[in-house]
Amino acid sequence: PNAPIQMRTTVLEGISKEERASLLRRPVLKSDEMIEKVKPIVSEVRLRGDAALLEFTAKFDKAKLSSTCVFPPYSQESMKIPLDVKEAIDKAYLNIRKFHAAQIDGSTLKVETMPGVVCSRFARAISRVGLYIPGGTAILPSTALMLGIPAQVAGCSEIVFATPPRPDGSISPEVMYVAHLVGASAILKAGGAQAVAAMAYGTETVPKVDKIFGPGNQWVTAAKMLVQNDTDALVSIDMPAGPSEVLVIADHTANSAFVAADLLSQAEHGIDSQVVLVAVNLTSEHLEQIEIEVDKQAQALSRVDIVRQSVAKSLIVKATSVEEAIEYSNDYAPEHLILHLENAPDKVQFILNAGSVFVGPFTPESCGDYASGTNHTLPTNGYARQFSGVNTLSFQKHITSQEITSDGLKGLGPIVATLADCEGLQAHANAVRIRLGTMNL
Ligand code: HSO
Ligand code: ZN
Repeated sequence: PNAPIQMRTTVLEGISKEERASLLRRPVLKSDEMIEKVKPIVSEVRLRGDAALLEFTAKFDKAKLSSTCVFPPYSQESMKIPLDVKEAIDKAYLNIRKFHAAQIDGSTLKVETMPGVVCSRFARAISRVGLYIPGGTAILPSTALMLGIPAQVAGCSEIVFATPPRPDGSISPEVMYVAHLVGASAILKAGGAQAVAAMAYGTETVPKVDKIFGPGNQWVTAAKMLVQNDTDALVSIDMPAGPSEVLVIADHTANSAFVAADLLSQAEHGIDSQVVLVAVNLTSEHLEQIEIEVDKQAQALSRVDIVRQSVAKSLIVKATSVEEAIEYSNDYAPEHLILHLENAPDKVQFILNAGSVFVGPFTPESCGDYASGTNHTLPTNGYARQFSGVNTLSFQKHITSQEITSDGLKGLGPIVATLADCEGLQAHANAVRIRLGTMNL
């Protein structure tokens, strides 16, 4: 049990294309297989509603419930938490709200593209949202904050929380308190694929939602992917979520204990968590110090057994310049990127792909996980190439509109008629010509 907790080390310089590609790869996610496994669960809930939901909750969460949801007002008893935790949640809430309220798109974009042709764009909240709060090996009230606050500031009219109940049927009081703060309109006491299905299709008691958010295990992710492809469900999802990741770029200025602590803070999430250290010209003594710190700090953690497994799959990559390190990071597209570098703020401009960046020695990732203001629901698995993390705009959609005057149509109409003719769509052309025909041209 006290075997050393060690990362593998490789050198970037001179590496072959294939080796580099294999370093960038995450542990395989068998999404097709998982989707097949969740299909029966999803269809049971869809067909039999609450009855199926309650059966799955009894089976998977060992909780025998008489009802699926709790609705407000939530009892004081259900939200009883220690004062220090309440105060910490309240402070985190304010920071996260401040940052997410500033992101609201409340203005109307208006552009006159041609004389008399005005195009606009404005945002509206997505009405009904479902927020999945994982249970499992750790309860995550912070995820309730990260999903609930942008939903609240965007003005979503229905905010449904879903979270697996404890065997006694209750929900953690911290999550209940956050539900109260963000104005959740229902709390579904269910987890896994069954919770996703219930929110996607609705049941007798569970409200149907328009978009489902939140991290979860493979079952949750597969169910989200499945329901978003079902046009009957008419539901979208935030992003395909995978195991947590952090990539730390460290140079000669790096504090070994800080670097080790940051790596371990992600490694403790789960056995599939990916932690990568890109070491820029570190002396062998410096690197050894970091490795000693990783082992020493890891051995003292309560989740040492999880950390042992995730660290074993993780990697130290040696780079010979900051440019080379950043290029590697851009290719990897990490969920979290920590710049533990000299003049770290100057390097941010070179970051092309990352979920969230942590700049300088006093910016641990934990701060973004809980309370600084940024969101912790971020793209993993390399999806930072094309996805943003959850933000206020994730809870809004944009509507465009246009208004054309008769003079505007005199200018624009002939262009449209020509293009419609070219596509052989006569009715389209007619809609313009019938109007132009009433005008003195
Ligand atoms: N680091 C996680 C979020 C989290 N951390 C929740 C602690 N609680 C996302 O990758
Ligand atoms: Zn975390």
